[in-house]
Amino acid sequence: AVPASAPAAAEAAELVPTLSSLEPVYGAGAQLDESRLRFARLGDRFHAVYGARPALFARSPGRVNLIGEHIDYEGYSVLPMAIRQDMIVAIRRANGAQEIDVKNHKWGHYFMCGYKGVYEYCRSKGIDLGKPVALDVVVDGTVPQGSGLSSSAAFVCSATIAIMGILDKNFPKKEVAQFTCLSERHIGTQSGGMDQAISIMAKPGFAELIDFNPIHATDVQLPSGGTFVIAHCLAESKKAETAATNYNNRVVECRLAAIVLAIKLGMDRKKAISSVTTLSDVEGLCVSFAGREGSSDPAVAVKKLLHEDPYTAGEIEKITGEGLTSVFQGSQTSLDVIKAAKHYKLFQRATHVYSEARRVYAFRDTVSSKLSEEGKLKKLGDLMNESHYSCSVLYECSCPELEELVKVCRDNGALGARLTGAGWGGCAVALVKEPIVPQFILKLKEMYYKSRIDRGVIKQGDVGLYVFASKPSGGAAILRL
Ligand code: NG1
Ligand code: MG
Repeated sequence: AVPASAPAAAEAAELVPTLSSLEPVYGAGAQLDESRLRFARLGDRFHAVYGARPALFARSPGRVNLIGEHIDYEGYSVLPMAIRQDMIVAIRRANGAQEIDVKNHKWGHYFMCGYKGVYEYCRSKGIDLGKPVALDVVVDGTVPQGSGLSSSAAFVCSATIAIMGILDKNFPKKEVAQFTCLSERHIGTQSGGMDQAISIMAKPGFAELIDFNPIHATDVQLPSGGTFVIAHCLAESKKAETAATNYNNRVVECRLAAIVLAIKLGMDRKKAISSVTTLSDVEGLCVSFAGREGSSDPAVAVKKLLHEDPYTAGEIEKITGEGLTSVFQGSQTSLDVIKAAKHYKLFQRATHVYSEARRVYAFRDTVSSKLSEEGKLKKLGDLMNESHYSCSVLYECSCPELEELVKVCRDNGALGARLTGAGWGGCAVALVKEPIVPQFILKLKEMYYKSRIDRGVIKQGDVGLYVFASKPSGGAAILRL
């Protein structure tokens, strides 16, 4: 065996940083002053509520996914970057042993996810944390909710590292990225690990190519001369509430597509049901099939072996020889999907996943190619447009507002624009040439937001919260200020 090189070993062991100043997180300049003020206010608020200072703060950012949508849970790499907007948590051990009361605070459940996750992780490692401790907590967040910018992961991750800080435990970032993904699933969505991975592992100035199984982040230096502008369509994506028909439905459809493909490619039915969970599990089989057709594209197998008409449960059961409720037994969230589903669009979902997975690598390869900066930006924009089309038409995770917003972006000079995050509302991301960014944002305000301000959907003064340019920010940190 080849011994792991020293830098690789060091990287694998890299812990969540504990910092004594905000500068490494926010950089110098006006943003730093603003952030200092925010932390000071949060500390004051904590003092007003609990009569003492917090023991520490924790910070974890939201993210924008540049490309690779709805494929992380299928085992494929994605390419997000962390944004400046984040969740900050002020925390100390409380006296006594009161229970955390989340009855009236639904989003407080995300904090509970983090809390539960730390205990579960430590239990799995044989680390005894004793009885859960009571905590005093105040949080402040700037990631818009339901926006596809992962306010949820920012919350789960900041809660997690705050609790780790209080318990005086630290773990390698990769481990934290892995277990916070499991933690967040307690909320009821069968999410992949993109959001937690980027929130924990981001480096300032870089987007990251995130691979799964095992989690690994590779820095991606975006071409200078281009800026990503994020714009909220103002339809909120209520992912937890609509999981059975939207997010979890797609996870189930992908699983069924993978099982059906495996069987059509000759795998024993029982084995397919017990061993195939994602489309990446059967990519090898698909590619060798496609190879016989003179191609290396798994989408060729999909095209030949699946039909475009939606599948009924009955038809799938005939192929697999097993009832769907038995295939998904043990997963209540999947059983909820089956109850709500009329049919299953296996062809469309599989085609999206396999083509999107390839676009992620094409994006990365473009960034490091010999093309001119201009040429790179154009190609990246094209890939973003193709991704949006696939999300919209094949994966059906867009909505009328996002369609309108993406069009406005393209009409006003974006090289490419696409929905980002889970979709069904939330944000679009547009690639824009640096010099036209201010003018581009003005145009969006005029053509998308003005009528919505007039109708009272948002306040004039808040529009900057919904449309902004973003540079890649750094990841999670514990702050002992
Ligand atoms: P959003 O809705 O942007 O937080 C969700 C999933 C991701 C990924 C994207 C779609 C969670 C926590 N996150 O992100 O894992 O699957 O959708 O690419 O559910
Ligand atoms: Mg989320």
